[in-house]
Amino acid sequence: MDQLILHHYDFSPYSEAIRLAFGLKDLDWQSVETPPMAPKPDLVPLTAGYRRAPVLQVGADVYCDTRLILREIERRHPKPTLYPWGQIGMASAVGDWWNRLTFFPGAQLATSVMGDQIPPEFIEERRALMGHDFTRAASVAALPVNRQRLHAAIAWLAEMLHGRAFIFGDAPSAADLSTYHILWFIRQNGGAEAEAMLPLAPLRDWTERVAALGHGRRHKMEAQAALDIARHAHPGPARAPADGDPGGLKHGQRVAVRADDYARDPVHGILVAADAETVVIRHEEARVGVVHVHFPRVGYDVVAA
Ligand SMILES: N[C@@H](CCC(=O)N[C@@H](CS)C(=O)NCC(=O)O)C(=O)O
Repeated sequence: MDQLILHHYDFSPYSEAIRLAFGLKDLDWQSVETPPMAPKPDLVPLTAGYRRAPVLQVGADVYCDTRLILREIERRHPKPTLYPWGQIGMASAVGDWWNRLTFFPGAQLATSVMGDQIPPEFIEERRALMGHDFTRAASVAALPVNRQRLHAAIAWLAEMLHGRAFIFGDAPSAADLSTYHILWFIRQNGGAEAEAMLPLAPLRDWTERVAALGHGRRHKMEAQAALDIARHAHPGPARAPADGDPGGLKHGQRVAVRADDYARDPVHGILVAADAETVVIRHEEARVGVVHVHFPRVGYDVVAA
């Protein structure tokens, strides 16, 4: 019941950060492949409607967003740590800074090379979901600005790494995984042509060190098996206080949770626990029974529904 089940798809960069966390900790994990676009009929029953990748499931507890998933993996498997020298806040902040700045520029840099190979229905879905146009033509047109943004972010990352093996020193951390994954995506999809547009030389050795962490031991699991595990499990005890919401929301209240950036359809549930770092909602559905769905506070707004 304590097995780590990752709902993800292979080309998802955020999922790559989590796969590397499993590698860093040398963990066994179950891999459930989700479709990269809606409908996601075997994911949304678990998540109350949250559709982004990745999602971590442990029994009847469901963790959304890499900001929270990394911390939850650390809590359950503390060694070796994802947060050397106690740098949990700093690692989270570095990841958030990087992802907000580089996700769309990085994706469009890749699609400026291979956008013509993407099915039109995927382009349309992402346009509606993310407000970005990943056709090759639009991506090429956006290159000057995207290159400016990526060069600026990479310059700061190179300064962080100057003279060090990893961002915080000799040991890898969540900050390394949460920055590396966008560069991984660019390389996987845009290849040498996309990489040539970026000042990556100072990052080369670091990139190889992070890639060498690997993915731990991945075991394939069918989606239905994961849903069955949720249905036969009970959510674990909430660690956040019942009435700890900084905005005054109360335990038992119906709430809507919404990402503050993209894929902003609200997710509804009953508030179970909340504090400054997480919010937990109760969700019930025939295929999964009662599950608790956990979100980080950074990146999500929660309101009474
Ligand atoms: N802030 C989220 C972002 C996740 C995200 O944007 N994931 C992308 C794939 S890497 C996604 O879900 N795209 C839409 C989809 O897969 O339906 C996190 O850190 O997990």
